[in-house]
Amino acid sequence: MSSKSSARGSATEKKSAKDFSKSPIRASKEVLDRICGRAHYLTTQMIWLANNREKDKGDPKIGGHPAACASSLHITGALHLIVKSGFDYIANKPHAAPVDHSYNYLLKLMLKNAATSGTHDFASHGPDFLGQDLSRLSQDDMDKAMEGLRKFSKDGEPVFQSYHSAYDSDHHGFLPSGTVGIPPVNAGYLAHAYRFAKDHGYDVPDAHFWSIIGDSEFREGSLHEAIPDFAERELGNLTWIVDYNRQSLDGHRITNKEIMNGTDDKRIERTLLANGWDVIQVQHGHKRLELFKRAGGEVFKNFLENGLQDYELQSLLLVKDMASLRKGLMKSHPDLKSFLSGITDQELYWGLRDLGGHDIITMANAMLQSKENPRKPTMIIAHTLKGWGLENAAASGNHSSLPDQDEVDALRRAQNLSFDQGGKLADGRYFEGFDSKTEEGKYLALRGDELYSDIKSQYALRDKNWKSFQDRMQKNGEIPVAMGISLKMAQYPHTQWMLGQLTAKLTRIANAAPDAAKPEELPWRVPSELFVTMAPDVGTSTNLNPAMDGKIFGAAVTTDIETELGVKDRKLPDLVPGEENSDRFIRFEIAESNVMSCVGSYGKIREFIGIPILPLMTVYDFFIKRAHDQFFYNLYWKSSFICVGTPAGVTLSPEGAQHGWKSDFQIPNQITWEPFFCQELDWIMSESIRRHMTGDNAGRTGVIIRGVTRGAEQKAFLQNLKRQLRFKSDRSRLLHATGFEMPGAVDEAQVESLSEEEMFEVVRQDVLAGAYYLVDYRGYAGYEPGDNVVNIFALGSLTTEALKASDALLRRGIFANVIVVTSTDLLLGVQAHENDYSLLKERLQLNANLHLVPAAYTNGQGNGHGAVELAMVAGRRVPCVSVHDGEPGLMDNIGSALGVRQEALAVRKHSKCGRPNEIYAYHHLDSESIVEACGKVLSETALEQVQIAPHVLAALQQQPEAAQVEKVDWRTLWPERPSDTH
Ligand SMILES: Cc1ncc(C[n+]2csc(CCOP(=O)(O)OP(=O)(O)O)c2C)c(N)n1
Repeated sequence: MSSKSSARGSATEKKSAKDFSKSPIRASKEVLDRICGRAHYLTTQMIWLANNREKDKGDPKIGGHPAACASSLHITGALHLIVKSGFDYIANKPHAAPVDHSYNYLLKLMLKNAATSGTHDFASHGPDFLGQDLSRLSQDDMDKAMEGLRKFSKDGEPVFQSYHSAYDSDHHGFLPSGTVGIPPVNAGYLAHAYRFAKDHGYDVPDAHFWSIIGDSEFREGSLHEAIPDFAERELGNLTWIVDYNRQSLDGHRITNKEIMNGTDDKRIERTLLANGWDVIQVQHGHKRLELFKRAGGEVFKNFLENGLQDYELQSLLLVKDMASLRKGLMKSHPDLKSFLSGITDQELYWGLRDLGGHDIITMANAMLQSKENPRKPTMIIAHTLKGWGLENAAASGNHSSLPDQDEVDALRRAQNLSFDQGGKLADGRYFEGFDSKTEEGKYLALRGDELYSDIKSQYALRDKNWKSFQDRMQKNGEIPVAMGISLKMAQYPHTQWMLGQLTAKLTRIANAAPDAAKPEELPWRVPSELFVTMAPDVGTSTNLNPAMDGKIFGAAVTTDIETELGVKDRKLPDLVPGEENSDRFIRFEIAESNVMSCVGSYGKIREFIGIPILPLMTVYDFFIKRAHDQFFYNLYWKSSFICVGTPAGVTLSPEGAQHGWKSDFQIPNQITWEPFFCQELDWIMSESIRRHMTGDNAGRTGVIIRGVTRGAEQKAFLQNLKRQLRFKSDRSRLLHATGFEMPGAVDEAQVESLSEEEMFEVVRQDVLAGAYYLVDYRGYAGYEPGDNVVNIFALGSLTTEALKASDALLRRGIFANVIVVTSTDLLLGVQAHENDYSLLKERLQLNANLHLVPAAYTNGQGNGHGAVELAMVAGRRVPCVSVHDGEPGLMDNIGSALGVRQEALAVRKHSKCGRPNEIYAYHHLDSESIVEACGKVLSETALEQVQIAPHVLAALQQQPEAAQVEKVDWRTLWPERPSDTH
């Protein structure tokens, strides 16, 4: 029963001191330091410029973080100048973005990146991430970008966002940043996704994944949630680096050394070691190492490593007068006397300041060492100085402090730039790299070209992979509109059950022998092979068993001991992990944030290396909000993924009353779905898969699907569609509902309807457009908009209540149409706003027309006497009621989008246990509440009165009868200003 050994070798493989004779360190420390010095100036200058730009009174501050940039100057330098390849990815702390830009400026790695007409023949049908222009920016444009930090790009000129962003011309190989604590986790799951893709035989470049993390950032829980996970998954291709400068935004970090058994770097070290990581401390630079060799040097070393509190070191760094520093130290630490007597003031100065994180060679060696063990991630603790090289070095509160012009000028003069002769700037220039003839220039050109060549290779590989998957899919036939799950035998199935059916089918197709595949299943072959599922310990309870059973992808750490002992329960999924090709389920502990980051990172593989892996996570909907920040990040990053929140809302009341508040978000690039019938889910999933696989999902790559565990009578779908006039073969007849005879009308049941296939094809398109009529009384005798018509919008499970309410209202002579909303985003969200609510207004043909009926005449004083001056009519629009299991804001703007009276029934209080019918009543979402709300809006709209002056009436009477009001675009009444056109 020994553990299986991994393909990646032994976990205990030592990161031994390496022979660096073939080291990638190909420039001297002096040359590298001079390059770092230039990057330091460029960084500080660009932040200064950003803050000294024209602005309006009252504008918010611009800011920037020169001190935090300086602190990571040599860490990032080691990556850019020595260690990283152009295939690697880096998640750097957000506020250090200007340093990355500065190195990329020196390496000339700013690329156009704009989507162009395409350098390949499939761009016209491909996704928006293909066809980038990879040519390098001109020197002029690079200078503009450097001058444009935090500036709005008016005419498309290159600028830089405040933090790493896909809008930057040097974004290749960088994860976007802004929220601390999230990108390093994405870097880890990206490392895992590459591992997965490689293990499944896809063409993936060798890449390493790096993160630079602030020491205060390292208290973020999101990081600690991921730490054990990354170790257990054996991510030898991941290195995290803590920029340990002992300061945060507010000032010096004051930790509890006594209780925590040492300074915070020791706690970090112990935490990571306890969680299976390798740890490398980079505490001292070369100068310190030399000092340690002097008499008493060991005592000094011990003092630095164990004697000092972090806060004490920070305070000592602020003492400028070396004589008093020496005196004070001798007094407080008498054991240092002999060492201190043997060193100069200058040596004392450096003795405190020569921190390892600013020694580019030491840093590079640590990074190279971190790549050695293929089975363990590594944490490097890089000791640094916040504000290195700046006057505000180590000063508490230096996080946002900005150097003044004199300081920046001094930094520039120290660089001897060609345009800065005699302290005067020529041609308004601020930036310059190294002359190509200098050692620095030559090295930067060599290194920049190498990285550029890697970047181009990666894009070429991406395009090649993408094309080969598209070709394979085309050969197998177009992805069908449905997976064709039979519902005939299922008793009251629910959408969560349906999810299980769909994922089980994909799993079966993915793993069937190629020759055993049924021809109609062939188009699903590629998507199913690329379909990866994952869940935070709710895989079985969200019906993913077949996708899990014997298919857990993970380090092969154990044999199947239950089987060996003969105690395996075959009814439960086999959870022993492995790295077989059929292993495609990523199992997690209860760690929603990890899974959300993982689904986001897997969802980027399509864009990074052209392999359209489609990740799907399930999660109890309530807990999506625990990973809200990660979810937002995925959407900002334009990751392409599916997140199924199931079960959702107060509908899960008997099981989880405390989990009843659904996670309703409206974020750009998100599309939410909430199917009611199982068939809808099949269409939605099939469509989402097709869009992802073919890259046809720009602006909606983050898919959220809500499922429930409340069963529904599936027959009701067709039964209700059949009653609609639009689905009758003879549409010239006036209909009445069975049991509601009307003169001149025929019982709808007597008029034949179209075939199931024909009806479903129309409704499928409606479902995918975001809403459809389930009950539609248009074409029924007595249907009088403005008198007896109301529209009920129902989302998900509450459709049952809407149907009951509609029946009850019909008995009272009210025609209540039931419109089932499948996607609130398409009906009312960002996507709907983009097309001016065309789903509501055009597809569903809803409007705010005022239907007039005569009312009492009055003389204008309201007493009914005297000369008749005004005509009174009652004006009525068709009002609506919405009902959904979620926050009111999700659907309460239908009325304002349409211009009609609306009553929104939604969840407005914390929930309780109970059966759905009790709970719906408790929240006023039940059928009776819907009837009541319909009554309210119908009555209120009936009270609307319109006063028409008799001369207007007379004028109206003279209008030709056929005159119709043309549909007018609002722009004709409110013409565009010239500036709006930009
Ligand atoms: C989640 C989140 N909270 C707060 C911030 C604002 N913020 C940016 S940097 C920073 C302090 C960072 O300190 P540290 O991690 O020690 O890095 P340093 O700047 O000292 O290198 C804070 C609070 C943020 N960007 N993200």
